[in-house]
Amino acid sequence: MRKKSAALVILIIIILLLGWSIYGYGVSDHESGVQYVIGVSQANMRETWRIELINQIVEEAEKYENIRIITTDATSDADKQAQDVKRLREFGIDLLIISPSDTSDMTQMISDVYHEIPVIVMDRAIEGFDYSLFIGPDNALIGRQAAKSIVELLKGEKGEVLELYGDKMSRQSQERSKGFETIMVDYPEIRKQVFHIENATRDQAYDSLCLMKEELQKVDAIFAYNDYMALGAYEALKEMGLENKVKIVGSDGYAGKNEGIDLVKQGKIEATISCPTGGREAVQYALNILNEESGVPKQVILRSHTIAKENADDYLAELNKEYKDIKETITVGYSQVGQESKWRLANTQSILAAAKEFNVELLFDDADQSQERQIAAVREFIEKQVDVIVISPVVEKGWDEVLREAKEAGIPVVLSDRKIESSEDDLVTTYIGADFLEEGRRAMRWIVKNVPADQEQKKILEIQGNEEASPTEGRKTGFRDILEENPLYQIVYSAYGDYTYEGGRSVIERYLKEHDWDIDIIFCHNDDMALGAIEELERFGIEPGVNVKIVSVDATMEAFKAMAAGKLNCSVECNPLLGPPLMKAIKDLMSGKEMPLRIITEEKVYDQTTAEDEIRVRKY
Ligand code: GZL
Repeated sequence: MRKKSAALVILIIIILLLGWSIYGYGVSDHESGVQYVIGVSQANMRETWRIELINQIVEEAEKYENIRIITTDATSDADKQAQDVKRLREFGIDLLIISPSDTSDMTQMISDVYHEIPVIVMDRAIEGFDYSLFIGPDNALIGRQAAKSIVELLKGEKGEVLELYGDKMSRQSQERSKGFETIMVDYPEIRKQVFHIENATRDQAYDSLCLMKEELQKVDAIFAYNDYMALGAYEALKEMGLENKVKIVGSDGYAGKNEGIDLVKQGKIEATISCPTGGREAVQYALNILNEESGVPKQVILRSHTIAKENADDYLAELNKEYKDIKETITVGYSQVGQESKWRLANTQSILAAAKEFNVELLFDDADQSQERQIAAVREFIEKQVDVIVISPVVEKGWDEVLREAKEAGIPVVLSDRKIESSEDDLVTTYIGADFLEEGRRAMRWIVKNVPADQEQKKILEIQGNEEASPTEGRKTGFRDILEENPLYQIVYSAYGDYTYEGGRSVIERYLKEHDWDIDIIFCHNDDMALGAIEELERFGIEPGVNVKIVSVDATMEAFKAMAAGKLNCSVECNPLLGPPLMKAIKDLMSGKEMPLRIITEEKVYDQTTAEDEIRVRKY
């Protein structure tokens, strides 16, 4: 009897304590001047990069008195992570930062939370875009950097490489392996074998390699997906007297005893590829979001560096340096594509306005869609020794030479709106713009959903932007990604319209000269070409939006008017208002902050169902 009453008393105490902690937290903190409560759901606190992420978030949050952080540890259990998030919601958090578990798809759970409070997803990309902001590394780049490091260690000659692959379920491992392969494929003399280390830990790596003495006699280099496996591999090799024969490259590159940078300095591994956690950036962007500031992007892809003995100290110094005061006036040379579209005009307007707002002296050159003109402008900016050069490159290729000149002049180059193709990863500081692949996919997904094929083939006419431009290549590829999954739709004609109204009109004119009209759907890479096409269709008595469905990209005001008039069916947004995020990035760059690799803007899909309402609120 006494035991039962003691148990009852303990149970009552636990319930009271739990109740107080939830109630107490909920009331007292909001009363104690804490303006925002940020919940942080971590998948586990076993992997050090996840511990590092939490440490960075907590350390950064301590700088702001008006926020409070609550962290949870799902101990690698996806169901527990869902429970943790549920409890954080019950506590009344204002924003969720989540580093999803690898073992299951958290997309739906995150999407449900996102429809109620802002959500920042860290590191593990989820399907779709139902979140406020994604921050993470480019794992394919990390794989490429590791491969380049190993090729250099083997002097590009033949050799045996062992790839210590992390848990194969995680996208991080798969993306790193793909990146590693894209470089290794060019070195057939360097043979690669993959070895899975399930829990990706130091001990597992040590134990596994100790059982591979025979195979390791032939191995010349090891790429370990994290520095803990790299250390485990080193210790196993040392046991076998092979530590000087086999070169090891790890990844993560944290500071601290026996972390990646320390292992490089001790000479235990040859190099490590940094994998920034983004913890600091998460807190800074969380505050931007909670304060409803403009310019918050959709994705921030963090830069990774190859850290070897010769640059380890400089890298550490860089990590710990104080941000410098920004000079009074920053001078920026901006090379703009031209004035080919309404999107471009809105983009230029945004850049000019933001330069004023951020007190940036802007040397602005309009290249009228000529790469030659752009390269000449960049050389002029170099001569004038501007602080930063920004290019919206009219085409992807042919930039390496002039970018090397900017690098030699010590002038950072930022890409705005469009991307370039370059064999060198370090000619450009950062890219700010859209995800063109996703824009193309969204256009075709809308067609599949809203223009049903119903057993008969649907014919598509595509009007592309200007040749070899990154939006043209991206939209074309992304559209075909989804098209391939839907065989009842087929592109029967595709031509370039150069993103201009006249370009779109003339494609339709040409098609009608060569064919009887038999098109069900027109996909235009931008609104201007769609509007030109609409004019020509009407000239021939073909009712745009009715006899033929039309889908375009940009979502400019003209597109909304055409949708409201029933002449255009859908426009996938491509945000031209890059001025604020661009100037913020330039200010960060000039203060010495590490720049992300890519900053991707937020974009939606619009159609006739919301066109009337949207017209009233559109900014361009
Ligand atoms: C996209 C941009 C494209 C627009 C067109 O970022 O480069 O160029 O979609 C513009 O309207 O001409």
